Amino acid sequence: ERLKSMPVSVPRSQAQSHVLWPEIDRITAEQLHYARQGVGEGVWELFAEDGEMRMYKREEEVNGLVVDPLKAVHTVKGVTGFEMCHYFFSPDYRLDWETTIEQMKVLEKVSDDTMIFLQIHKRVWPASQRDALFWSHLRQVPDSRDPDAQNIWIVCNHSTEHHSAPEKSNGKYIRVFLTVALVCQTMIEPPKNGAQITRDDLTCKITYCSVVNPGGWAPASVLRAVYKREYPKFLKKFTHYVYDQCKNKPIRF
Ligand code: 6CM
Repeated sequence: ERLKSMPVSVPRSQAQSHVLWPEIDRITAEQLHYARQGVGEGVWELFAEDGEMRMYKREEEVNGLVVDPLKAVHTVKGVTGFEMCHYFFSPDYRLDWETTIEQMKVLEKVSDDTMIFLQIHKRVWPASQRDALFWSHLRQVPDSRDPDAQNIWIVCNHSTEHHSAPEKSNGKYIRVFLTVALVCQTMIEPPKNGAQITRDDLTCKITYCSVVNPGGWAPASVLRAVYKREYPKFLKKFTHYVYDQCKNKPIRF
C-alpha cells in the first residue's frame, strides 16, 4: 500500500540505505525550497552582474566569522539542467572548472548519485589554508506545479565527517563548513511543426546558493574581497565550460 501511494515521479536513489540518507534527503529538500525563494524584500544585496548573471549576498557573521549567504541566478542557452548538474557533480570534470582547489579526492562513492569529497583549497593570504569535507548528491526534482515535468535537477553539497579524514588530524588545514546548492531547470521552446528539439530550443535556468563558514580565523575584509572576485569567476567559467562540453554532443535530459 505504501509503495502504491508513492508518486511515481519521485526518483529512488541507491543511497537510501546509507546512514547519511535521512540527512541528505532533508538538507536537499530544504536547499531546493530555499533556492526557489526569490531575492526580493530588500534583504539581498546585488554585488555582481554580467549578462544574464546576477549575484546577491547578505552580510552575516557568526562568532566574528564571515558567513555571508550567497545566491546567484543565471540563464544559459543550449544546455539542459541535467547537463549542468552532471558536470557540477561529477569528480571527472571538477579540476577543469574549479579554480579554488589544489586537490580533490573521493573518500566514498555511496552510489552513482552520492559521493563524499575531500578538497584542499588554495590558500588565501594571510589566513591558513582550508580543506572541505562534504557529501554531494545529485537528484531529479519532481515539479509540484507540473507533475509530468521531469526537467529540474539539483546538486546539493553539505559538510560532513568521515573516519578517513578526521578534522584536525593534520594541523595544516582549517576545515570550512559549507552548504551549497545548484538548481537547474530546462526550458524548451517547442520547435515548429513537430521538428526534433535542437540545442537552439533549450534554455537552462540556474540558481546557485552557498553558505560557507571559514571554520576559524580569517580576516573579514580579505574573505569578502575573495568571494566578490571568485564567485562570479566560478559561475561564468563553469557555465561556459558546460556549454563547450555539450555543444557538439547529443542532448541529455
Ligand atoms: O560550489 C563550488 N564548488 C563546489 C566544488 O568544489 C563545492 C565547493 C565549495 C567550496 C567552498 C569555498 C571554500 C572556501 C575556501 C577558500 C577559498 C579559496 C579561494 C582561493 C582563490 C585564490 O561546492 C564553487 C565554489 C566557488 C567558491 C568561490
